[in-house]
Amino acid sequence: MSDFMTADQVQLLIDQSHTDNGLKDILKKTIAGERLTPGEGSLLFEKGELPLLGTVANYIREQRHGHHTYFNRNFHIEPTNVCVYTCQFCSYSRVYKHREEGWELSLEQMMDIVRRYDDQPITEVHIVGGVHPKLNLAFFCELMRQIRAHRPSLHIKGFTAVELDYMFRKAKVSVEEGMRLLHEAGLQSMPGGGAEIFHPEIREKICADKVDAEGWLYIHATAHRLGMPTNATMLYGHIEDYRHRIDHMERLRQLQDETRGFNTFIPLKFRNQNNDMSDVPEATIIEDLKMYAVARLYLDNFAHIKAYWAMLGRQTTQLTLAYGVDDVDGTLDDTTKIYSMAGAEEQHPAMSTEELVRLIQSAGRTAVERDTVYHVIRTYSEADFNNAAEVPA
Ligand code: V47
Ligand code: SF4
Repeated sequence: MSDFMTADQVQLLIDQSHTDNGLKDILKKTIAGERLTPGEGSLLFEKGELPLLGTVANYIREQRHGHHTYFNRNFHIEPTNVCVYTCQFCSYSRVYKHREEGWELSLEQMMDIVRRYDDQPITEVHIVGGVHPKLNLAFFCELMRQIRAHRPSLHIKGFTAVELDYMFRKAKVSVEEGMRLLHEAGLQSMPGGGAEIFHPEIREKICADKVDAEGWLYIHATAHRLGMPTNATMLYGHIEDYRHRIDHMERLRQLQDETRGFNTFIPLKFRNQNNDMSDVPEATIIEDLKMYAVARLYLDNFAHIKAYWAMLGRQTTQLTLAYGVDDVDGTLDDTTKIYSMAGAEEQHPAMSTEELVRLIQSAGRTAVERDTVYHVIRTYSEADFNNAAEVPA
């Protein structure tokens, strides 16, 4: 007998539930592979009961990926936390005039970090940081070239659209030209940060001064056209309403229809410590799981939905694997401070490959190591870590 529920079994569960008929029809649409309208997406958030949303999101996830749950081995370089912007939710940045409280890494210091991983089978470096007024396009092109020359096989995923927008305007180059220069120097893909909430009603309140929705989407579209895949995020669970979340996902879904350049969608849970929004309560775990389930149902053209364990915590991450998530980021090795400074439980986020594989396996899933663009590197079996000789480096 198959491990997975059939469409008929899920339909039957929906029919037998006490949910209203409108919602039943919406959920059945997703099972039939039909696209949800923004109104239908909002209704799922407003009225959808978590067990039913989870069942349907899990069905779609298993249709696409079975038990496979992807992870990669990566480390972060955060060149600086000095930033010209003043996002209300940010616990991490320091304004330029207080830059002595923050950090700024030199090229040599960043290359020392890269060299630290020389004998480890890491496949990706994720480079992201504050928007420092003195670190420019030429500096980052040089960083790309040095990393590429030192370790050609290491995939460089770097820079949010917020950092790039500032970098290109300062260098007085177009987005196309700036992206081309970085790509030629070695940049291969972009992370999804800086998206926050696109809708201006919220964006103006939480991060008014940085690149707007159109600018963010244009930079990602340009990367896609140059053949560079990117990720997308959404900062949820603060002052936004459900309609803002749907508006955000709708814009991403439209761009994905055009370019097919997004790899994965990562809902980022707002954490409220040490920032200007500390009075805003954090979302409950029920809201977290609902967010992942609705993302899976609404973003029908995104192959992957990713949970960022460093921010969500290990146990919630395991739960998300039954609510639509098929992708977990990453081994990290204590190289990011964005979430520990915002109050995440993980103050020194690092997981060995064994821990990450076990986290996935003990949630009943199959751990699959991937590279940045989702080529499978290795599928782990339950037996892999029972025999010391089998433990990969
Ligand atoms: O854009 C900042 C978020 C993002 C807080 O693409 C906060 O693979 C919650 O985008 N509470 C940067 N979130 C991190 C990011 C990311 C992380 C992991 C993987 C990938 C990927 C991308 O962090 C920012 C912002 O949305 N953030 N402060 C906070 N207090
Ligand atoms: Fe700067 Fe990014 Fe923090 Fe905003 S979220 S203040 S852009 S580091």
